Amino acid sequence: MNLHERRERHERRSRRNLRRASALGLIAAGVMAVAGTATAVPASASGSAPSSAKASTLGAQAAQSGRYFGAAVAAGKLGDSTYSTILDREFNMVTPENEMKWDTTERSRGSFNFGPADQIVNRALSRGQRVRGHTLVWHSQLPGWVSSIGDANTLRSVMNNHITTQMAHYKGKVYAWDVVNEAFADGGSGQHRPSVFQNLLGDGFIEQAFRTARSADPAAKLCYNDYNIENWSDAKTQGVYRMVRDFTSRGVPIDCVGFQAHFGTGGPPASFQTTLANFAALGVDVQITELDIAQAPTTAYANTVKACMNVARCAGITVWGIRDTDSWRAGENPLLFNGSGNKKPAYNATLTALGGTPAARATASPASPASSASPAASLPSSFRWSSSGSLIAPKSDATHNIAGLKDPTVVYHNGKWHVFASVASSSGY
Ligand code: 9MR
Repeated sequence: MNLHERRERHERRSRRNLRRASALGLIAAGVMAVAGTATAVPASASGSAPSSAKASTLGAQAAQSGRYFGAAVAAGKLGDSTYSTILDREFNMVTPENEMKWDTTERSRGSFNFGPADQIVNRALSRGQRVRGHTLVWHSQLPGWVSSIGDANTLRSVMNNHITTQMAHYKGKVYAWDVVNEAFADGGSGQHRPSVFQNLLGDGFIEQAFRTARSADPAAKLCYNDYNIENWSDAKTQGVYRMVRDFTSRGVPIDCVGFQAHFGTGGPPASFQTTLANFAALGVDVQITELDIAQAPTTAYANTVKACMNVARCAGITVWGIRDTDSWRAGENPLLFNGSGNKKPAYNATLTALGGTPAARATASPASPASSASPAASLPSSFRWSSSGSLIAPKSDATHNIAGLKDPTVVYHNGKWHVFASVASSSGY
């Protein structure tokens, strides 16, 4: 075998291993990622999975296009076997619904309680699910001792300490953090909302929070997360867009924007995909972070999922709860499973929009070779490229300042995942 053949074989194997590890959700945050890993997608199947094998669960199907499908999880429900069975079957990303909020993790100054969140995080990681951290700086679910702070210096040091301590505790375990949540005002101002952070620290509090977060865990993705920013022309959307554009242009660390997507029965606004694409064009990932839709209409769910599938940097979707009865909007039955844990029509619509096949059809026997067209005839005639976003990122240490990584090969050995790759620093390979 000559050098060229050996190299081709190595590259084929690398790609295969990467796809396999990503499909299993095994590339954890804190390991690493190559920016812009590209997947060929038939031009005719906009946003659909490159693999011909259709999966029958949300997480597995999302993984086929390099995305995740997650759910908000409550620690107190993990003992409910209907709940945990669905969680482990369908989802490969988990967001603690309330357990990482300030009023739980630092109820009194300097005294941290990570017990309830640890329960969710450790359980998820042991099952190969990843975790979104929600949330570090938010005006709501904020203990009184913080909101009653009266001077800027105290608040700055309290905020930085909260971010640093919480992120240090979960270092290497959290894929993405909602560093700042819901800082923009509703209505037509496009400005920040009043809060103790805004009032004492001014507009710069968000930048401060992101800079502190980057130092605390350089490998975690840092997101700004908000609701009612899905419609492109809304003043609130425009305000957040201006902030992200400003951050990326000045090098303020931000990696992603979370669109909560709490929708009414009509589902997403017509411009939702445009909004996702415009933010992504700034060089950040976009994520749907808290999806629920009043009455869960199938079309509304399908349209939401398609908007994400059609934007290469839409990294994944999280629904805000598992069964309707688990939802903060339980009266509106907005989720994918009913109170008994059965799949609703919106579930099938979601799976199909992800490129998958609902279970009943997935088990149908394949067409016999005699009755099907020749394989070549069913191949698409053109392809376009769709980037999954980062799968593996280099991790620098004291002696290696790594700028990039090439041809990663993922190997499981003795209970650990190992990544072999060529790495480059700014001076060369
Ligand atoms: O679902 C959460 C609910 O259990 C809490 O009581 C509520 C408290 O504010 O927060 C809910 O989650 C919110 C999320 O943290 C931020 N975006 C809006 C969500 C729904 O209110």
